[in-house]
Amino acid sequence: MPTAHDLQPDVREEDRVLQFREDVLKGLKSGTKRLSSKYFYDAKGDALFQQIMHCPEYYVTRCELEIFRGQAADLVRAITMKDKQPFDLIELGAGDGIKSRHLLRALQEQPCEFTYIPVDISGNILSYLEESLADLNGLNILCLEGEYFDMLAEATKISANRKVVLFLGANIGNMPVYEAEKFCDQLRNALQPGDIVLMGFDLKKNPQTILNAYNDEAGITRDFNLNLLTRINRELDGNFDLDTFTHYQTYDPETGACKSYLVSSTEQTVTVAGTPISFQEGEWIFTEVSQKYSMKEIEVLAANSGFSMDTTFFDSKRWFVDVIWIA
Ligand code: AVI
Repeated sequence: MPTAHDLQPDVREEDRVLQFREDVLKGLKSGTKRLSSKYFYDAKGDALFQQIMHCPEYYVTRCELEIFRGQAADLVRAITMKDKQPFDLIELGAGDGIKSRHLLRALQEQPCEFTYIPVDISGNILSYLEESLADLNGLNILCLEGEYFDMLAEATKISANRKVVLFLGANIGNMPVYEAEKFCDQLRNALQPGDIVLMGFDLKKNPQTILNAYNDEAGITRDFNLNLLTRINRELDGNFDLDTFTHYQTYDPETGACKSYLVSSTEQTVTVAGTPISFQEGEWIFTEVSQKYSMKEIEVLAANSGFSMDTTFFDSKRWFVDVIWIA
């Protein structure tokens, strides 16, 4: 079994910082300022997200965990199918793997051979994940650090096994709808007929419940959002004054878009990587969308990208759904 390091593409830290710099400057110089939420996840951001998942208001993780705890046997039945051939279980945006652990345990009890391939942009979280799964004796695990489709291509090069792709935790929601559509098309094209996708969606519900989940009283989500500026200060020699930016959250029940912003409380000029960026008082930076879906919208998304909708798994409140799509 090759190790993760043997298979890691030669992504140099320097290239990563250059890409970060390019994305940040482009986003801050555009007419409506924006920063990509994928940059939330440095070591501090990972730790804050762990805390968010334990916030009383943030129901998302608990709902999906309930599905994985309570319906692991049914999930296993749906993804192993009848042929019992070896398969690769590829988890995109694996995070800390708390949910997948239930699935992995249940899979280990079956007479089926599989390799678990967690993919994440954060090497930090992958190391943590690998350590935390060390007690699952005999688990074949191969961590891949990088962008989703690059790593999916890498996994396809490594083995011709049937693929089961996990995209959990409502990660799909962090893409605007048009991007989610493109992502699902690309995913379908990267897979072979009969491959499986297990995807988690946060469902539309009482708008206040959703808004509260991203506006927790303890202010963890605020810190998570502001940490993006700290990261820019550290890695791109920025001079954002965090006391002059506030966390602002919106939810539009009609479109299902829950959006995070950072708002400048004063007129100011900030320097990032030697480039001055001016802000009006009240000007905002758009930092994240957490899109919520209806079942109808999920069905349309599957059909338009060439997947057929198979099984659905709901939590007891029907706030969250994990769907199985077949390529
Ligand atoms: C990772 N992702 C699905 C989370 C979400 O709910 O959009 C990230 C998050 N942002 C603020 N709170 C949680």
